Amino acid sequence: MGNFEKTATSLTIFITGSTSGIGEACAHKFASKGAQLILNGRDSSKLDFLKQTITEKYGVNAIVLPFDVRDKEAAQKSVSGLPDQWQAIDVLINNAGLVLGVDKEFEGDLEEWNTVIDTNIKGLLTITRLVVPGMVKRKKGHIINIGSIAGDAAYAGGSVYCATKSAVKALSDGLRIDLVDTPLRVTNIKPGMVETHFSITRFRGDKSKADAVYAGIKPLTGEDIAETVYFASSAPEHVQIAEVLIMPVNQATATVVYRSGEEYK
Ligand code: NDP
Ligand code: 8X3
Repeated sequence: MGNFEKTATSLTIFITGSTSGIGEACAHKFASKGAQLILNGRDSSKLDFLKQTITEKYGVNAIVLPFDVRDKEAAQKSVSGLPDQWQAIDVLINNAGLVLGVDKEFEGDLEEWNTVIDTNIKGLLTITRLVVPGMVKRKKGHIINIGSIAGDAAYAGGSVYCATKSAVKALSDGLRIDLVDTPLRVTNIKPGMVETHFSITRFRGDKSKADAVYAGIKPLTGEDIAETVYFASSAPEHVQIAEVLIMPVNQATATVVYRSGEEYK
């Protein structure tokens, strides 16, 4: 499909938050197509393991770039210090993100919310700011932001997280406007329920609470989202998939979900 399939072997993909879930699945998907990968995350040992797995399994090149996307100086140093053959990033997947808690807006912990805001908004913006100028110069590149259904409407217990994902939508739309006179593309992928480490992080390690989120429904997997990310990136060069809202078949909105045991109407 498109031009990507023909040239994937020569493409460089930069994935933030690649040590788990959607980011890790994207790493496998793009490596399986022969692309070389820049793998970011906070956990060096997980990154090293992912790099080893991917290089052995798919025979592609990979490089690890361990830093916290909230750390502007570390990000700047890491990206500008990339060896020459890794500088020409073709696809940036801004994936690193999280939510902490389900607290009400007037009750939650400001420090936790700063973590969510600094990661999901400022971290994404930092990486975009560092990577996109090179794409503009080379007249080539695709920025794929992992937004969320949570950015479309607020839901109970999601106030701050929803705000950050609304921001991801605004940053994606704004960047698309800023790049309209270039060959660069911007895509905002907005998943619904995906079973990853996401809910375990949200419930601060409480696996039973996390499992309850997906009870009675077949959630999406990281691999389902990676397929969509790949689809967007492999579209012909004149095709810009601006946004994708993707949910399990039994999810209709962030909060309207059909669980087995309930009757189909
Ligand atoms: P996971 O928790 O499985 O993965 C999140 C990844 O982001 C981890 O590798 C994590 O690393 C990394 N990360 C978190 N904070 C930072 C940081 N400051 N710097 C660098 N890396 C960081 O969850 P998902 O794969 O589900 O989440 C990926 C993205 O998808 C997020 O943006 C999330 O908001 C979004 N999303 C998820 C949905 C879902 O239902 N799962 C639905 C819609 C969107 P570490 O292990 O170090 O924390
Ligand atoms: C994650 C999906 O519905 O838990 O972005 O906010 S949701």
